Amino acid sequence: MPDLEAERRLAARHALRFINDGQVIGLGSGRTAAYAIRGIAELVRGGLKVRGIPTSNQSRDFAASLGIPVITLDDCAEIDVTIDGADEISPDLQLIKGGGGALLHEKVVESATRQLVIIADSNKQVQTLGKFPLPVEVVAFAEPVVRRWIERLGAAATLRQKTDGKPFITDEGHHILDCHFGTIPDPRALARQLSAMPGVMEHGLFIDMANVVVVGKGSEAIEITHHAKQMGSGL
Ligand code: A5P
Repeated sequence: MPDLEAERRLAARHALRFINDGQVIGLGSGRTAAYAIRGIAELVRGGLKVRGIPTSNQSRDFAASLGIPVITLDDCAEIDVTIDGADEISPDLQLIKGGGGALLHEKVVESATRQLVIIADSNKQVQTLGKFPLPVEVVAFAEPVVRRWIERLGAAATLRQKTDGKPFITDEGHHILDCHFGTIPDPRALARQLSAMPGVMEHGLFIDMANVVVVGKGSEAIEITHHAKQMGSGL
């Protein structure tokens, strides 16, 4: 059994090489991204001048507590590099994200990012996306309708709940349906179908967005590059 925590740390540390002085950095969300934020904070303490745009309130608070200058999209709507985690990564670098519930802000920040660097432990690499339940962020009002549409696409959709049984609420005040597809043979087509549903704010399929994936594997960090992807063509 690989030491996943060590692999996450390794991937995050490796990804710091993509950051340069003076840049605006997108700060990801989740456990692996938190290692990157710690690493960026160390560099800032060493004199690196960067500004961070967080992808969640949690990452904003964490980054600010470590002394990273935090700004918003109002201050700068173009991001040089974003470092973020993922829940599943296919061989052609398509992603499922949103396990932590930050998918909407992540997708907005990453669609405005020139270079998206995804960091992950080796368990996140899959042959076909879909084993991890696909998070779909919905307006609460629309949830019963969206749920029926998603079920017609072949997935059981469960409302994400907190430990107290109340619905999980995203940073923008929406609900999340975790959609159990099992396998997603055509992520691009599914992404289009989900985006077309009124009431869906965002879904966790990140298609053609990652430029580089860094996977921690044992004691190595393996870099995989998406040659075909145009910088900033996330939309
Ligand atoms: C947050 O909403 C997600 O997109 C995370 O990036 C993803 O869930 C990976 O998180 P971990 O690094 O904690 O596995």
